[in-house]
Amino acid sequence: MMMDEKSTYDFMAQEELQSIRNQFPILQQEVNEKPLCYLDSAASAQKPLTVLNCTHDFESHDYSNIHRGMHTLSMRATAKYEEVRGKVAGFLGATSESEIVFTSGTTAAINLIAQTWGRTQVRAGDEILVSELEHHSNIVPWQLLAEEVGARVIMIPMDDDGVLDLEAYTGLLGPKTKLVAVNHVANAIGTINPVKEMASQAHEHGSVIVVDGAQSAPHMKIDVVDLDCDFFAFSAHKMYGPTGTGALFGKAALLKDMPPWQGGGDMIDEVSFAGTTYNDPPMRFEAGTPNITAVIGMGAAVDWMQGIGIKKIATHENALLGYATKLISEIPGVRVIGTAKNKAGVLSFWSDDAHPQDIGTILDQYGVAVRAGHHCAQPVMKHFAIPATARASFAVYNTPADVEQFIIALKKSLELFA
Ligand code: C6P
Repeated sequence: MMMDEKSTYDFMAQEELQSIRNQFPILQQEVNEKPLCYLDSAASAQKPLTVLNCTHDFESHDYSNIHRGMHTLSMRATAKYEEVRGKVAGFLGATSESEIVFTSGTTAAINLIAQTWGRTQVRAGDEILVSELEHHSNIVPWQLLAEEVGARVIMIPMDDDGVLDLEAYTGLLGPKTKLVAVNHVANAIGTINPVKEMASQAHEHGSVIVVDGAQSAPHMKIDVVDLDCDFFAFSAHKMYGPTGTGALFGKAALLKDMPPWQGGGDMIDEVSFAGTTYNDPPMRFEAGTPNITAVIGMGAAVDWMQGIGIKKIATHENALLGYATKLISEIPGVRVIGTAKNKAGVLSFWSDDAHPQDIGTILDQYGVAVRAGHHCAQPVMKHFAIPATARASFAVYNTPADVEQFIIALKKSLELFA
């Protein structure tokens, strides 16, 4: 039965998929005497050999601190590091690499916006609209800012499918709206948000829009010019790259007037005890020695994704999601949480028979790695009146056989609890 179902989904050709999987040493193992079925890529994706080798080679041959040495290694390291800025700009469709600030990831990028743009532009009485679908890292920085300056954080509600209520959004926008914060894809339940439409409306009201792209950059073509977002943040570790790095895109016109956040090396123009002047963006926002090797690895990850083709990645992942959704919906007592028409990468579910954490523990016995918890999105859980979900998330290296292993293991797990 599963075989028949499978043929209706647009999976990548088996040979190509196998050649992709072969590039991931970590996937070639058994866990609890079962083939590892890794369905936790929304938390962190695994890395292909090209990324692993790239960071190893860089540290073996070219490593040095950047931007501040006249010796060969420093110049080589600097050139490679700065080359990644261009790659990331291309990946996001930005017009200039000076619009790309390297950060330690999405969380750091959003906090940077709140602490620089936010602290200078948001005033007492202003309003910050934040969607109900957000990860805590796109809620709490705005609450901290609001507390500091006397602004208000207002929630953009969603419906019971996990779709943002755009009518409510339109109604909330007004002269006091200074900023809209929304994710492109919701990590807890996978909804794809209409950020282009939301950006256009935000701009009509003179508001800026911050897009958290942590869960979209790994799964779909990003074009920040077409989206017309003011800021866009992502983390490399969710897109086959290293942890500890990521980037913030900011429109040049906004970055130009933003004060620094952290002070230190590289972000200055001239320092004296009489007063200090600051470097231009993006360097103004990159104080101190960055995670140089991780940035180099991020460049390799971008190359790797583009080598496969983002469209091809998206098509295959959508097939995995569609197939898994179909099979899980046939299991009695299991409820898919997040039933938006447009979803990417993530399948969250709830069973009345077992707590998600117990499901996660039993699935691990079958070699299946899923995440269980609130996924740092407690308002989403609150909306659905549940404490947590179990969540399977997909990447380009997952196969229809992974989906089947997961579904069979889930059925067996639930039998244990029934
Ligand atoms: N979500 C997940 O399992 P950092 O930690 O800075 O790389 O990313 C934070 C973050 C921000 N926004 C979204 C939409 C995210 O999904 C995440 C990370 C992980 O869903 C860990 S909770």
